[in-house]
Amino acid sequence: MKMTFRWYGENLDPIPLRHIRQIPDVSGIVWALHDIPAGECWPLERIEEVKAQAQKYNFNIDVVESVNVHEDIKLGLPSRKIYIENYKTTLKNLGNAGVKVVCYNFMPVFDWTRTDLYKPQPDGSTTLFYEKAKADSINPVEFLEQMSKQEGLLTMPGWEPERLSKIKELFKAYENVKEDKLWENLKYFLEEIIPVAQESGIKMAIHPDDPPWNIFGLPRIITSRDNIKKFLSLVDNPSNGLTLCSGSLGACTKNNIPGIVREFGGRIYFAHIRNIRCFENGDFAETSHKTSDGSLDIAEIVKAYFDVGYKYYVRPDHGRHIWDEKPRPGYGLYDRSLGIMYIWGLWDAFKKYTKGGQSLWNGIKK
Ligand SMILES: [Mn+2]
Repeated sequence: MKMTFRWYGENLDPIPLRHIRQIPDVSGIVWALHDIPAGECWPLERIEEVKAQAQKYNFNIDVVESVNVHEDIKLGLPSRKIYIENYKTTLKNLGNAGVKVVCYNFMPVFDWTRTDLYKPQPDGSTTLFYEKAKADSINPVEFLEQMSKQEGLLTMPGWEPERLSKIKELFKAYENVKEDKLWENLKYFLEEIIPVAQESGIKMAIHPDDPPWNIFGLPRIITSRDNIKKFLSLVDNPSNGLTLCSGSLGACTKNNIPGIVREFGGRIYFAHIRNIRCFENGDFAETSHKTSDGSLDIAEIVKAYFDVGYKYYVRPDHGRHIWDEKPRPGYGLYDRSLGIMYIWGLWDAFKKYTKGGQSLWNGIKK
């Protein structure tokens, strides 16, 4: 397992690389060129610039999150041809710079969605929160207006202003694109880009939909074990793989995350690990990584990665906002560092307590 840490870049992230360097055993940063709109090429010289910044602190740039997919590709419009060609050029450039894994998602219009970015918690921290009744009842345009008043939102990846300013037109366009059509458009995209990714030495790793259900009447398809299985068979090639995000899939309590890790371990190239507390009414709050703090058994999830001999990349997905830190929502230094230490602690314990292939691990009583 290779530990990484998401970093937004020199002028976008309040956390300097020299601080990330002090977190134990982090070998790479997870990065992107956030100022380049979806659909445009990433120039090699810009990629090399980030590489040089990272190398100064002895970090690799093996994982990119994300190369966003232009909406016309998801909609299957004729103009997708141009954007797919640009995507291929970006993959070739990334491959030339040594990038190994590219994370992306195929969620229509909205990226990850929460109704509150700073929900106060009983311990005095704040955290990302999803209130189902609110998300179900609000008009998406109104939702965006409310969210844009919350600091930092529109500069977050996936929420680019140029995409969101066209929201009404996009909703109209999606009237003809439901689940079946979205699957078709995803297959078309994969058939085009996977061979290029493979030639470039890159594993594509789709991120599950967050939350894993339809929002605002827009279809979402990377939501469950069965749909992941279907996804992998669309183009059955080792370069067509997964970012397994425990907190995204875990918001649907029917999803058995350790089971998914064990079943698809060989096609998981990037692991996002985080815990959430799910409430009976469908709300969820992001918690610390510790198993006892949330609804997901993070210890069992890490054990599943350990058992499948996971060799690829992992990162603590999000963190709470603690110790008065004012980070980008979900992306503080402190709580994500605690998450890393919890994951490493589990990993080292699994290593130590496996004798002759036999595990002495007995699980955690919740
Ligand atoms: Mn994630």
